[in-house]
Amino acid sequence: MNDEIRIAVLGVGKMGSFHVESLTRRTRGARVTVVSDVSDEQAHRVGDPIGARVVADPAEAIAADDVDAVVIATPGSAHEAQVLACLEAGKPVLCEKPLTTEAATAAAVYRRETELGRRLIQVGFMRRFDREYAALQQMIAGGDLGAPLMLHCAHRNPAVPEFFDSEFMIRDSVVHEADSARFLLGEEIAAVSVVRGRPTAEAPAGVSDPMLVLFEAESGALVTIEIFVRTGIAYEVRTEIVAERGSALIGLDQNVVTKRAGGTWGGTITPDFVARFGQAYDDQMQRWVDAARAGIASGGDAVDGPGSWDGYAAAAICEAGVAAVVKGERIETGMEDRS
Ligand code: ISE
Repeated sequence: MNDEIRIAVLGVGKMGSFHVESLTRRTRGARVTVVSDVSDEQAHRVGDPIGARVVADPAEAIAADDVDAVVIATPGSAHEAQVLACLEAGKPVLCEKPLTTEAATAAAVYRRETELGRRLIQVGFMRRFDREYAALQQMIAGGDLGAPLMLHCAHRNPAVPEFFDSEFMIRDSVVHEADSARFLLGEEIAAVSVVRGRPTAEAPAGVSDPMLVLFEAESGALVTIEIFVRTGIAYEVRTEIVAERGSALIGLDQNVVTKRAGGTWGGTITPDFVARFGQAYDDQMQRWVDAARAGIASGGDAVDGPGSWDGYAAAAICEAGVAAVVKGERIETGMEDRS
């Protein structure tokens, strides 16, 4: 192996090209050697300036001799086949969420990795690398606040494409709350309910935006989530824990508060998730690269962060969430036993 590990990035749209830039400019110990995208033009636009080869077929990119590890940022429907190909090739992979689009296929991926006896899959739940989330998780796990009773989450996007319907809001946006809730509470989610409220005038016909989602954790702790993806304002992600001996809040965006002549005060608002979670994405990448390098060198595990079980758990929660939206009922996640 060269000094730097050689990475293939599959899918170089918004997220994939951000990862290419992060790997090229801000990450030590890795180099992008191959890019792949359904659009040849986009692949060249991203790959040519950094001297990466463009390989149209993702399977060929995964198998290539000049690829040691893989970043997957293709649409979710392509993930299952690509992640399984990485496992069979014995190559570490950082896969953007979702791990796969159904709970059953995600469970099968987890089981295959377990059979192979080596953890190679990391799932891109980047919030775990955000300093505020990490600090909150440590505070809760440290026990000072006492037992967690409720988590209140607000997840607001300024705008989304037209195709973002109520079910997609669960799969693409609430999925982060599914992972964050498990990460912060340190337990699994047992059931999901969704209340569809009055939609904003910006929502297409039939789409419930915003919605209120309720997770019931195994301990009985509750998680409320306001999911609102067409606020027209800013990217806002806030989480408050309410515990037996106190509460704590993250995501206030209060970096710089300015006071101006004319009697007004204010600060900047975060326009999108790359701006809000830029530090988390970069730290996630550096820690994954370090873990992948170590795993390649030792032939052992190559993960430092959420893995295939976390990908499965999020898929099970989202599947229950989608059923809750469609049926208007409380749905149990019915998660498999981990062993
Ligand atoms: C997007 O895919 C993300 O991952 C963002 O974090 C989330 O806020 C957004 O709603 C999703 O569409």
